[in-house]
Amino acid sequence: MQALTSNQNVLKWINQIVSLTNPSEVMWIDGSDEQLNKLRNEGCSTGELKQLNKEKYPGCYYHKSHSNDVARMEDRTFICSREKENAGPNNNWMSPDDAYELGREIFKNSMIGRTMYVIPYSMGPIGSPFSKVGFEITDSIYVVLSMNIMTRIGQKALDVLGDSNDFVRGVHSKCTLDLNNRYIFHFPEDNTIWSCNSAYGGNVLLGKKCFALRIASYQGWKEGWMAEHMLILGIENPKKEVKYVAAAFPSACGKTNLAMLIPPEIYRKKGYKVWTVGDDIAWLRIKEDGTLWAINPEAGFFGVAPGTSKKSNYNAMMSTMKDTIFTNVVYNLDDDTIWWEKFDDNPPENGLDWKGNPWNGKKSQEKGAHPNSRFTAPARNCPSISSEWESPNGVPISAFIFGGRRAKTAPLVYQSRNWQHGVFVGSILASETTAAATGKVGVVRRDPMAMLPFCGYNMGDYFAHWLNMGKKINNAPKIFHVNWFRTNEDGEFLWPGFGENFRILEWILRRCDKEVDAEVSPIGYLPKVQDIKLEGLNISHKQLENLLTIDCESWLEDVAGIEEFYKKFGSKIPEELSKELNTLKNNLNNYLSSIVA
Ligand code: OXD
Ligand code: MN
Repeated sequence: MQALTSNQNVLKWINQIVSLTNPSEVMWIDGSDEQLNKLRNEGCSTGELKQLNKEKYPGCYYHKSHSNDVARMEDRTFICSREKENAGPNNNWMSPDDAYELGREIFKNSMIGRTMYVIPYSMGPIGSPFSKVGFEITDSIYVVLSMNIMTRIGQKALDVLGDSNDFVRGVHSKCTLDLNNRYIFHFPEDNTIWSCNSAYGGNVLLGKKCFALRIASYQGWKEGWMAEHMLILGIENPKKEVKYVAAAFPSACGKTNLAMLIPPEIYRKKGYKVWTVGDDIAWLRIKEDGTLWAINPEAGFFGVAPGTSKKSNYNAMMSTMKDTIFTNVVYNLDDDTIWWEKFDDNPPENGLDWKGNPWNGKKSQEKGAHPNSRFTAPARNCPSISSEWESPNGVPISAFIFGGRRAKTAPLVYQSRNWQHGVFVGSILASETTAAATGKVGVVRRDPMAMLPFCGYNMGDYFAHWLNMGKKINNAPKIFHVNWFRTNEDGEFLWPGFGENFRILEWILRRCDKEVDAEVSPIGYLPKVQDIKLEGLNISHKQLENLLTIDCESWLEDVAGIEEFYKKFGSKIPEELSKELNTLKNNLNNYLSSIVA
């Protein structure tokens, strides 16, 4: 097939990969419906895809990955910077020479008898000054169709690239799905990603975590911008003014739910609305006027299915009703639909589970969908999608919110004293494991800015980059921390979460607008109890007070954990953050002795 570009940088690189992998055919993906439909049909004819019920799920497909290939594999993910120190203790490292050599051995002839698809794509709206072009070479139709949902693919991406050499070179081959030879290599200094022996989205949709976070975070460090693991949402007030916030949460903290939140009825009646700009990644740049603006570089949602329901996240459910690919969920043989745990109270009796075995949801003790089963849905389907979500200028960010799952330590919400303290708050972000994830409950995992698995360089340098960015931003976003997951002595959640989290967003914006005062505490500013609106909610002021207390003993334990964590980064930890840690410790000790006195 004729190449779709005359860009010699692109053609030379593609020829090299063709010689290495030896496909029987090369197909350039132009992004046309005609071509994509052909691929959908071919995927169905080989069994790689199943078309779902055309009335109930128009344009939707079911896909199943191998049972040993159902999640991102952090131990198989490498940052291959020339210097080991530049990957940092936060990453696995392999030298570029070794990784290229190993990769070449694995890719050699891996596409014999297969078609190689060449997907040009743009992360970010076509032509936006924030956007960047990448290519993914792959031997998977599932990847082509998923990239079509998650990014902007085809001729339009080639048009904006022109003859430039500034593009990310991604190569993916399923190879034989050999677990022992599964690798996801990133070469930040070469703008290159190689992924082999996997077919699971998180490892093979190279635009997402690999490019938009790992490679882009490195690019942002070098070029003076930021790539963050953050949702972006807009909050509209009754005066129709919209303010935007960006928020980072480790996995299993309800990030997609927050991105698509529906405010409680009393707020809706007053005219408040929440608009979704993105659910996972933000690229942020400082504009000429010194303010920080963000785009969502993606075009779709790659969301965790189990737990998602019309009750827990109506907007996410609606996003999946057409043109969506479902992976590793339950297939309902009776009506060619899908199901997953907590979808509704009516599991299919005649289904196939995520491994493809017969499954009766009314009888089986086993879960039908894999806990990490996914929907890949176009963002344009989302009922709460913001009118600005594809704005080439992005949206201005008023606040950053960090959040973790903490049973005791973190209060419902607090505000950092300033940017430097806010960077510290992000750097100590942590979450406690849930039984579903590891079998062990309550183990604290530090996950600075929710970027630990996604920062493509040394996290000590990343913290320094955050501090530097703050110096360049006039009117920097205010930085907050939230915790929806505080529990009482019986382990019951104290805060209802979901849509009610809007009440906290409202306080955050009122703080940004300097409309309310706050209490000074050892960890930062806390809301005055009367400033969190409880109208229409069955929660007493006493309960809210409990949600806002600081348990100094557990905080001091946490400080010890933070010291350990910081030690891993040695002298790379910026002095400003070590100072903030000392201030925290002193504040807590002073507070404790003042209570005792
Ligand atoms: C994701 C993740 O899949 O953060 O978005 O793990
Ligand atoms: Mn994510």
